[in-house]
Amino acid sequence: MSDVVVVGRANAGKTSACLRLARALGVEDLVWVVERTDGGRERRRLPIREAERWLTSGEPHSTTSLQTLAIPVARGKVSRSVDIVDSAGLADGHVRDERVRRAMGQTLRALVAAKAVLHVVDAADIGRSLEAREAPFHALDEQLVTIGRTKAFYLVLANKIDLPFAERGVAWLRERLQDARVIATSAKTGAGFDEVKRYVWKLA
Ligand SMILES: Nc1nc2c(ncn2[C@@H]2O[C@H](COP(=O)(O)OP(=O)(O)OP(=O)(O)O)[C@@H](O)[C@H]2O)c(=O)[nH]1
Ligand SMILES: [Mg+2]
Repeated sequence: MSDVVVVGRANAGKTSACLRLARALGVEDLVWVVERTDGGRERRRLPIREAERWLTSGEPHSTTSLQTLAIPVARGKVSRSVDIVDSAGLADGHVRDERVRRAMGQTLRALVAAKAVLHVVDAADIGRSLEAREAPFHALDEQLVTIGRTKAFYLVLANKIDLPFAERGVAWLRERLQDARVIATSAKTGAGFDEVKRYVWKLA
C-alpha cells in the first residue's frame, strides 16, 4: 500500500481530480477516511456518482481535512490498494480563518511525509493570467514544484483544460517545468485520466 498525496492551490480541482482518478481505477463505492484537524478520524462511504456533489464546490477551501480514498487495485492474483490523499488547498499570504490555517498545516505535514505527490494546477487560470499579462505562477506553486521534485514520484496535473485559455496555460507549464511530468487533464470531462491512472496504478 502506498500513499499519493494530492496538493495544490485552493480550488484547483484536487477533490474533483481524486474522484476522477477513483472512477478511472474502477471504483463505484467510495470509502474514505477523514482525518480531522482535531485528531479525530471518521470513515465514510458513498456511491461515486454522488461524491462529486457532496465533496467539491466552487468556493475555495471547501476541503478542510485530509481525506484518504482507499482504492483497491487488482494486479494479477494479488489484490493491493493505493491510498489517494486529498488535501486542503493552500493559499498565499495570511489566511484569517483559523480552521483553514490548521487544515493548511495538515496539508504541509502530509506533503513533507509523502513519497508520491500529485500537484494539481488550474491551467485555465494560468492561461487567463497570461492573456491579462499578469504573473502566471505564484510563489506557492513555485515552492510546491521545488518540494515535488525531491519526491520519488511527482506528477503535475494541468487541470481544467475544458475551459478557455487553458491550452495556453498547459503550454506555459510544460515549458516552465521541463523535467517534470505534466499531464493535461479535465476533472470535469475526464480527459487525461487514463494516463494519470497508468502512473498511479504502478504505485499500488
Ligand atoms: N471546468 C472545470 N471545472 C473544474 C475542473 N476541476 C474542478 N472543477 C471545478 O472547480 C471547482 C473546485 O473544484 P474542487 O475539486 O472542489 O477543488 P479543490 O482543489 O478540491 O478545492 P479546495 O478543496 O477548496 O481547495 C468546482 O466547482 C469544480 O466543479 C475541471 O477540470 N474543469
Ligand atoms: Mg477539495
